[in-house]
Amino acid sequence: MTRLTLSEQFFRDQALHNASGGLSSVLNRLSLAGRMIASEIMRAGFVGKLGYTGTTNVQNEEVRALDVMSDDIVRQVFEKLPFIAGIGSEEMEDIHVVPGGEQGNYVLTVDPLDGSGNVDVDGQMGTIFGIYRRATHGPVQMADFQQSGNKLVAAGYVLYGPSTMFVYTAGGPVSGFTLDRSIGTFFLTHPDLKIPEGTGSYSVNEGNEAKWDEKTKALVRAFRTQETRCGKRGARYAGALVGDFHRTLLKGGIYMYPGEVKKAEGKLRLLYENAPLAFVCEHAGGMATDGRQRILDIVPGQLHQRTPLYIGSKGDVEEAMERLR
Ligand code: FBP
Repeated sequence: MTRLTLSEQFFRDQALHNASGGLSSVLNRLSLAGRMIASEIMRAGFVGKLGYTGTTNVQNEEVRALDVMSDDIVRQVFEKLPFIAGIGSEEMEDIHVVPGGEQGNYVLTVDPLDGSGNVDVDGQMGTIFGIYRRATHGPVQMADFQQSGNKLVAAGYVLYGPSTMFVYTAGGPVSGFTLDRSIGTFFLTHPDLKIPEGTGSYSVNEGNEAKWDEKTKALVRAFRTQETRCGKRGARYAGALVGDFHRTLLKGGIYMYPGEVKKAEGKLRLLYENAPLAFVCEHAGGMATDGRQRILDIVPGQLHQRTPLYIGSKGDVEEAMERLR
């Protein structure tokens, strides 16, 4: 029997949401963007696209050729289509008003290429996305993006690894689809994903320890020395949020990007990294906080607002919050 395809699942989501506004079309376009980005990543080594552009983005981070290419692809797949009115992207300082999207019912938040530091070492990378219904009428504006993650209609990610996966939820179960590259189609391989409890690894960049406050140091030490309630723990860190989260989703455990003494907000961005993954994590039975409150309760003020992130198995994230109090 042929496995369910991504497009067929999207059609079911459309019915789930009674979304006449083209939700399945938006999700199909994101699937197309993911397939195009996967193809560019595989070719980058041959066409000299593994390096930097020599510019920095609004985050003051060095921009790689594949960052720009991925952002261009996401914009291109929505142009001239009446679905997405605006895009908030890591790679663009301001909201991108989509040509032809004036009547669109949705806005998109996206990290076009998360983990791009892994580009030249053939490591995991990903595209993270969130879809909101517009909160205003007329020209798209910041208020359309100043919605908590609780308002997400759908969110997920494309994982570029040994295989390419599309993992998302539209408010129902979390589903994982794997790309059959020979026919360019995603097929259901991981139905109704639920994050395990009491197992898995802890995932944090311990090279940042000197920047943390004492409670954060003590928390990570507790995981490292197996003093947490769950005890046995391995350490895993892929250096790409999407890869680290995907492993945590499938095997359990916790991913942490703490705030720092001199940078309390940490590194990861709320709108297009933390909130979409928190939406997926909670729909898989997990938990995601900034160390104090649910990520999904936070109403963004700015497009590129950062928050600390503690995401994974509910028991681990709850223990992390207790130890940070
Ligand atoms: P971008 O690559 O999209 O900027 O995302 C930030 C990120 O690369 C995450 O994917 C990753 O988890 C984190 O930074 C790694 O940061 P660090 O090198 O400080 O551990």
